Amino acid sequence: MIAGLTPSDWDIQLLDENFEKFQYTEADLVGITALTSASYRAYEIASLYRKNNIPVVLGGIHISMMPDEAEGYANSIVIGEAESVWNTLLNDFDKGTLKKRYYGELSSLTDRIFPRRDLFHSNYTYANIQTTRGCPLSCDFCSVHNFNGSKYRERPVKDVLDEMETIENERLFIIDDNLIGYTKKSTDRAIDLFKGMISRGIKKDWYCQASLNIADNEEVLEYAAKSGCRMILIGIESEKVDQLHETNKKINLRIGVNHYEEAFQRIHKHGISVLGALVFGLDSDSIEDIKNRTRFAIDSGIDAMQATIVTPLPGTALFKRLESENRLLYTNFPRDWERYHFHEVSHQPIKMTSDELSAAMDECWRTLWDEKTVYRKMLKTLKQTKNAKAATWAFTSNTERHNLAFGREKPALDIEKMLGNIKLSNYE
Ligand code: B12
Ligand code: SF4
Repeated sequence: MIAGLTPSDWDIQLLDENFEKFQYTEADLVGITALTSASYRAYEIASLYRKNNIPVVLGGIHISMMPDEAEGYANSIVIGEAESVWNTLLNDFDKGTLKKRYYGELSSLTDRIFPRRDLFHSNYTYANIQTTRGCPLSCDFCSVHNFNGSKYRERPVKDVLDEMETIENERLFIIDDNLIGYTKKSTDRAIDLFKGMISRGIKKDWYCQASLNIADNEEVLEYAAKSGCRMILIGIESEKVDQLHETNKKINLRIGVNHYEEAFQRIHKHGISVLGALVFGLDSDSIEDIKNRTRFAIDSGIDAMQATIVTPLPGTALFKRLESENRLLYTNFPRDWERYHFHEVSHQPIKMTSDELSAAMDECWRTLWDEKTVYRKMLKTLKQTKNAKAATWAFTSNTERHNLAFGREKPALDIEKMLGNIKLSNYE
């Protein structure tokens, strides 16, 4: 996106350490982005360039939440969304008057800025696209509302469709935090987007993130499915009402935990699978609760399972609370941010020791992504969605997590072996 904002007389190189080993490259100006868990690495690279007198600009969510920390590692930092300030920053750089800080405003999203996908590494399995920003909710563990604001902002549907037409990848991840939004108007806009994809012949398989109430709207599900939706990531968090209060996950309370299954079934009926995100290690969690939630994930209509440990990230209410209660386990920042990646216990739980939580999570992950469970889930998804692509997307997600949970101990799950004699064409 930053490259997309940059005037065309700049020569830009993009290095993504998810795919490529870092290689020092001469440059006039270096820009770095990082999530919290990668911020220390970002500072390392920034320091390397600055030692050689190459100016560095840092931006992104972590930098915006921790500007005082980040400032020490950069010539300039961008706090917030970059659209309103990036060109001013480049002009200042040209004039030799780079400022220490730039404060980006929330973008109107009407500027038709498309990411420079030509710069991407070729190994991305799917292409990302963003159609909205902002979230009016304020879940305890999340900093999105703090960063992107609580107003739900929408890109014009036409711009999104035009951008989609430029994407070569057959698979898309629509990265909006909630693709359907929070009002009838925003849900209608999502339907318009799906109808636009259909009428323009944009044939992609895609997945998205949405709140659980997407299941309440048959029309949105119908057009999502028709336009290629295979899976929806939904923040389920917990199957217990008091824990939804604890995490301030109000939207799930509206549906009610007793109606989760009906919601999953309605989504399945349209040939779409559910990626259910669950959170573990809440203050009210006992070891027994962790076992119960693991069981819930397996027995429920969730197809692809995501299970992470409560992690206090900067800018969240959770972080403030745990810090004030002296319950952060690692505070040697910025180095210790590397531990804040959702798969390591970084806070002191209440009903158990941190080692007990860690052991319980190892057991949870190995139970969830045990080979037999993952195969059974695949068959269940196929039966419920009657859609081979939806089942394959969910299976692939579980497979990735199986391989993470078991590492080299067990060989990777084999989709060919799994599918065996099933005639997938019957399910499309
Ligand atoms: C897409 C996404 C993913 C994708 C990423 C795919 C990819 N390769 O890009 C996937 C699913 C893989 C993913 C994974 C994870 N994610 Co994620 N993800 C997102 C999501 C939904 C959108 C991010 C995005 O692309 N936005 C669009 C771009 C345009 O916005 P942006 O990055 O904010 O950039 C703007 C500004 O920040 C600024 N800016 C950003 N960088 C820079 C750099 C410079 C130099 C400048 C000037 C400006 C600038 O300008 C941009 C334009 O305005 C966000 C939620 C959100 N709403 O932001 C969570 C989010 C970023 N993810 C988050 C997390 C925690 C994770 C995981 C750790 C989760 C996990 N348990 O494993 C992993 C880590 C992955 C990794 N390798 O590091 C958190 C990060 C919080 C934090 N403080 O770090 C977020 C904010 C979600 C949340 N609810 O809190 N994620
Ligand atoms: S977790 Fe999702 S719904 Fe909750 S505040 Fe963050 S973006 Fe909004």
